[in-house]
Amino acid sequence: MNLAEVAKTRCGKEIKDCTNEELYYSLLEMTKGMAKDKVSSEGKKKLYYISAEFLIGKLLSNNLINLGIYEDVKKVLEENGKSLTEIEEVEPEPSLGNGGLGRLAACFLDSIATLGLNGDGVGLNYHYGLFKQVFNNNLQSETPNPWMEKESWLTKTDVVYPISFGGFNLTSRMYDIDVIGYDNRTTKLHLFDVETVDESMVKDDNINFDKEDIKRNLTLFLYPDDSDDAGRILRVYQQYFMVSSGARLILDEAAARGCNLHDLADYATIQINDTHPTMVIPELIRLLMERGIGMDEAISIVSKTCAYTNHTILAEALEKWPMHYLEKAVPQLLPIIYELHNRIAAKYEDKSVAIIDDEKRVHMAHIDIHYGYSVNGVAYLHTEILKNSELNNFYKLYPEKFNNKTNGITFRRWLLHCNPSLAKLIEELIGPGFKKDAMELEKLASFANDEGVLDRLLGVKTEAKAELKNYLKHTQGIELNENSIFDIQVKRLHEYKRQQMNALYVIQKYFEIKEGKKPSTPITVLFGAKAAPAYVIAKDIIHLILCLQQLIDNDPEVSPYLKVVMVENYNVTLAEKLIPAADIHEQISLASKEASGTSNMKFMLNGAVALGTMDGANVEIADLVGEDNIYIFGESSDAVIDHYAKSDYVSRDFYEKDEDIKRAVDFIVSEEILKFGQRENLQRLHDELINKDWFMTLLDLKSYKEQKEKALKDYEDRRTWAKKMLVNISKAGFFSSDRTIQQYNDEVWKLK
Ligand code: 26Q
Repeated sequence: MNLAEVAKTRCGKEIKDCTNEELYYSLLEMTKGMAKDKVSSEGKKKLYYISAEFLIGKLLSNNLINLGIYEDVKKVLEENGKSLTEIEEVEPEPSLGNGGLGRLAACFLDSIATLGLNGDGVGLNYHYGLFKQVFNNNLQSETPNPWMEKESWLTKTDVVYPISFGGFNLTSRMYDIDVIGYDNRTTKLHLFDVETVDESMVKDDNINFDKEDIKRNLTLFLYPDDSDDAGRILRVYQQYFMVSSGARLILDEAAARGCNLHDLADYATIQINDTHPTMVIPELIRLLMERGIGMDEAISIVSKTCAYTNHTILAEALEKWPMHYLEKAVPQLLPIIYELHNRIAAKYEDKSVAIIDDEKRVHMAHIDIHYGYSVNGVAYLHTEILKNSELNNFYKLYPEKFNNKTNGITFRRWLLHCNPSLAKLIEELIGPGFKKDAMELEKLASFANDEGVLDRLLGVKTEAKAELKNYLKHTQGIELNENSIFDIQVKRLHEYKRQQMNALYVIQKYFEIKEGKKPSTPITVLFGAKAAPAYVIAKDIIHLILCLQQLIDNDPEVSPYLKVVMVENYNVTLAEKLIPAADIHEQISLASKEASGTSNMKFMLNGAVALGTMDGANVEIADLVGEDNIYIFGESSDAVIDHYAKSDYVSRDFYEKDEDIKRAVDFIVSEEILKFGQRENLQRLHDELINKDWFMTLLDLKSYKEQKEKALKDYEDRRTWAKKMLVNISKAGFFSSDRTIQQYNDEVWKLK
């Protein structure tokens, strides 16, 4: 059925008489119907990408693009006086992830479908996605973020499984979302849920609720990446519910394809997305044993089936579950985990590779490495650091297991959908081939000195900036100057990502302007970031940025030249508006700390130039574009690792010895700022920077400022800048998630 027919049947109206809401639901129904008719790939072996997060974002436009009907639908709507952009706004965003790891999983599903691989996603059907961020009095607060409506992309299935926990049982049910590949096939995202979940537990726009009542709250919320103890044990229940349901599905599907369980590894491969799904290893072993396979063989089968991706080297982010949590939540796994531990302890004296440590905590990553067949990092530098320092003791045991898979992004969402004007210009210049083969973007290089093309590229950027201006005005009441330089940093708020360094730069710029040194082109520094609700210093950094925003807005001497904006509730939808509009993007993590980063790839593809450290995938970007087309600063990862080893970084020395640094840091607790903020928060941040500064902000501040000034100066020569934009776009092909997925398949999964 076409849109007019669906609208007629559903609403009894012509398109022109429907509301945007009615049209959205008509399009949803139509698209779901079309997805059902597409074929899924088949084959003997199947991939299960299992992840606690799939940050899929809104699906309507993307699905229309991938079905190849976006332009037709848009035209029909326009002919009837309707706007697809306005209809898109009706769709709630499913924010089923925290950040990079969750968004990566969503990009991967798009590529798995597009490449026609036999693989599905497995996760949880959270009723509330990542909290909604609200600013009051320049402070972040959190409210619940529902996304499921009576009608949504979910389809209820008949697949149900019994799941046992210590002391009670639950029934899991599978819901599916069709993931439509570009011009090709579909795969499925299987999200498990429990029918006893009670949304009435969420009251008064508050994200706090009774965390003990597991039956009623199991899939209620996605957990933010930092939480209190009550939340942590609930996470164990969530994880086990996900992996037990997933493992049963895997075994059932394999059996249906003729697998006799002894040869499971020929029928299934499981990619474990960070340690959140690690319990799938003991659970699969347990289920195989229940079905009559001996322990030795069960362990050997599972070890040939599971592969693990590591996404972080921050020690505090590596999951270690206290044994008593597991005893309470999943007692049936304990005998298996002890056995897995004992086998390692008998073989290796080295306690650093043990599964259970002396404090009776289970190191989830260690289970993955010992009992999986592949261990990968997510960027070249990250994998090198895993091999040579962080996981060196494991690398010495199993060098053959370690491999790198540099992350990627789907160009369907991050170019075709979010920046249609740029996609159109590219197509006019090099033809449509880049949509299927991202490496064809290299052909753009031949236009590097074509002034006509460079000017058009600048025109596309100006257009995107004007669109962002309109969007932020209409959604958040923010006024932007589209003729200013847009310098953007969007990512979760974390000290290692160093939004505080960007804020200190803003303070220094503020001083300069006050002293009469005005920038030739005004600068707009945009931030978007959520802080985990329990992460105190991260929230203080948001407070500082919001206070700076207000201070500058209220200062007529400064505001014509400098503007700071922290957008509220940064999410995938906002990213799609912000990224096309960026001139400069900030990738300023302390070297060695950002495993890869993926916004760096999205910005590059959209013609922004990076200001960054040699960290994560920035290293590979720098390698590809060359030093004229990126602004690199700061100490190297080797130097940083050395500082940690020697404990020789003393932030107070930088504060005391450098007058400019001292002045900027002290401004955080100045009377000017305190007019807009809370002393407690600002004082805490000030003290943290001087006394601790674990992520070495002050170490790199000077070289950061130098490189940023260079970028701002270079921006003035518009054509030379446009050439940098063009080179960035032309080299972005490597970062297509199609390439990443192809490599996973060639080197790890080996699906036909
Ligand atoms: C852990 C315990 C309790 C509750 C939550 C968590 C938790 C949840 C999410 C821990 C970590 C995450 C997410 C991590 C993440 O997004 N990592 C990022 O992964 C990207 C994709 O590989 C990389 O590009 C980023 O560099 C990395 O930071």
